[in-house]
Amino acid sequence: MVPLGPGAVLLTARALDGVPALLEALHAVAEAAPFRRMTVPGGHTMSVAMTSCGAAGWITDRRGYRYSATDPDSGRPWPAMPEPFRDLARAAAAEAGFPDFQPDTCLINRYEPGARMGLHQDRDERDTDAPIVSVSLGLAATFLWGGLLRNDPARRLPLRHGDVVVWGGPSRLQFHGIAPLREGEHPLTGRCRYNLTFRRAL
Ligand code: MD3
Ligand code: FE
Repeated sequence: MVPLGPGAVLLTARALDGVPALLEALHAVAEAAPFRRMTVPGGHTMSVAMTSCGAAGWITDRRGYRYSATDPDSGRPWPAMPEPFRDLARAAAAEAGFPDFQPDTCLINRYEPGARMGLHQDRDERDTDAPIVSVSLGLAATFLWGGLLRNDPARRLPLRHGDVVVWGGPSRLQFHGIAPLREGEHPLTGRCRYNLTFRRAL
């Protein structure tokens, strides 16, 4: 357990034992709610492909960022949160000092080489007292971790297959992003990185 800063803890390789069940569940979610690259309000298409499971899913389109109870591509509710997802998120949060984490959504991000996520804050959730639990699978990425102001300098932190990070307390509202994914091939995920983020959004 590596403290990263106030409220933020890295659990190196914490998800490794559960990877087969996590990837099986991920693929089942993606079969019901396929990955898609969404449009941001400015009109650009994100390089990261996304889907969600749980009671709500994070979406963006020309009208803005928000949580939706239904998948806009199908009109159906998002797939239920798989048991192995929920169990890992709850256990990791508890280990990091958040014993009552009840995530109601998991956003699944898929990065292919070149995909990136610019510095942003996560503030679309109603409850910013709850932590966010993130799980990295497949190709490694460089996480960019800034401060509470957009122009604060960013630290660079590698996130590898199986790593879990719990972001609570003051770290919850810090700017963060992902540097462009390097080319590579992972034995379990191929040419991609997946990131699961568990949140209490509603
Ligand atoms: C720090 N995802 O989905 S995960 C996102 O790897 C997002 O896909 C990145 O940023 C990814 O919003 C980073 C690590 C992470 C997630 C949420 C955070 C770090 C965070 C929220 C607050 C502070
Ligand atoms: Fe984020």
